[in-house]
Amino acid sequence: MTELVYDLIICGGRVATATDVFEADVAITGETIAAIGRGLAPAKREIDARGKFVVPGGVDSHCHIEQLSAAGIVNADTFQSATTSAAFGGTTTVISFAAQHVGMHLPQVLEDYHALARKGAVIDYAFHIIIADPSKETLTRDLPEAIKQGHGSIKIFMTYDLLKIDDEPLLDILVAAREGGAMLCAHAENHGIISWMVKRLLARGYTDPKYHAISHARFSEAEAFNRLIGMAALVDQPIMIFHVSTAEGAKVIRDARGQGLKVFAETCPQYLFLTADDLDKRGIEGAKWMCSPPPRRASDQEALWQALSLGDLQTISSDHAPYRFDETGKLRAGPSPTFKQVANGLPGLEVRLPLLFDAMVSKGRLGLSKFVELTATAPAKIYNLHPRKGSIAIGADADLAIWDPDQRVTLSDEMMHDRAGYTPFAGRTVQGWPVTVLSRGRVIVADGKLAAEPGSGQFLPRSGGEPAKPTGRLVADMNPETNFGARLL
Ligand code: DUC
Ligand code: ZN
Ligand code: ZN
Repeated sequence: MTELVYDLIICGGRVATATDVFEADVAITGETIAAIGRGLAPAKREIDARGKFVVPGGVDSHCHIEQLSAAGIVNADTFQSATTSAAFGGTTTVISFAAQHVGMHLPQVLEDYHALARKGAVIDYAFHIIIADPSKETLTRDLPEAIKQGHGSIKIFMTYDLLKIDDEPLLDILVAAREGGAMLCAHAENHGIISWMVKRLLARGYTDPKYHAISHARFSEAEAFNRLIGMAALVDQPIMIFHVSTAEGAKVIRDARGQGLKVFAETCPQYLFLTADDLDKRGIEGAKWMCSPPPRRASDQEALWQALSLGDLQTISSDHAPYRFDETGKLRAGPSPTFKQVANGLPGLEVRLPLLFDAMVSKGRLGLSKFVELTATAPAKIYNLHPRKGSIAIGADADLAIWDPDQRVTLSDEMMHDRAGYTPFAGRTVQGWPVTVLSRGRVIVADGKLAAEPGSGQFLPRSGGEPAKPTGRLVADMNPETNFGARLL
């Protein structure tokens, strides 16, 4: 009998899943995990992970890559640069966006984003479909077809002049999502409040970046969450509320989940580590910290950590949206734009996991298994990538990050691999670093170097779930067989 020889064994590390941390070897054959246990052998190659943690590669389920904004700016990254920076930060799967704008034909949009990713991605990827033009053709013909092709999630904006979806078409989109069995993700802020605030602030000469935070009045978030949750409950459709930033917003989600509604939610490092004060810099410098919703207060950070610990929020994504601090990006309207003229968004793919590892593992907030759950396992489950992605299990893709828990790194603009040219977290020292990263069994980052070809990342089709059966009730059906997202409840 011929002896089984693994392709690679990662030896002696502390393996972390969303539920356990234990010492084991992880053996890989081809692209997948073949065995987990002690004393595994033989293998063609070994990596010594003693003294290190072996964790699932991160799943970043909300990042904008090579995306055209409604204002006509393409963000600073290509798929190659964005996924390279993700890999250096320990992330091995991204879900970015195929963004329809008004008048765009959805199949063409998908083809275009597929072509960009196919050319450049160094890690695996999927797309959320942004619907900005919910025409009859889009909702009845193109969207159902796209969901069948594996795009099992849709995103809509409730604000932004050129993207926002009003309540009535939003109900149509919720129903289309339900019929296809897709998740509906939302940027939920009250457009009227923000727009009114912006006009009044500008009319009074308040133009600096810090007024961006003031214009997104806190209540605009909770109000939009409530409205969206009510509409989703009406048609019994699961939703994911993106980038929760306020204590009040987190409470709305908690209450909805307490009623059994199929509401999922994420937050991002910028809401856990930055505040509105970061925008308050001399001149236009604060534009580097401008995103929507804006960073809030220290008390909101605490409320978000609590919501994460209680399970009210299930994922932490980057919302990577890189714009350079020059005339191609943030300063496109000139060297002294008003806050309204500055592109919203921060780079964050690369630093998401190091910032969170430092806070959650090195500083002990919530711990290693919760880190794995929030950054890999839960997003993989919610977006139908599990069990292939997001966990360390036999048969799963060998997407792994080996973390040195002792390595201390001071983040700087120069060390980033994306093309934004800066990180809003520069100067912070984090403890814990992903020193070796594998994607489908290939070592793609080691010794500070990338070893993956552009285009080697693969598209991950995610079929829509079974269309939910009509319940005739407002409160969600909790049966995991018929409920796309309820498997996490
Ligand atoms: N806000 C968004 O809605 N999208 C990208 C980045 C941002 O700040
Ligand atoms: Zn958003
Ligand atoms: Zn976003």
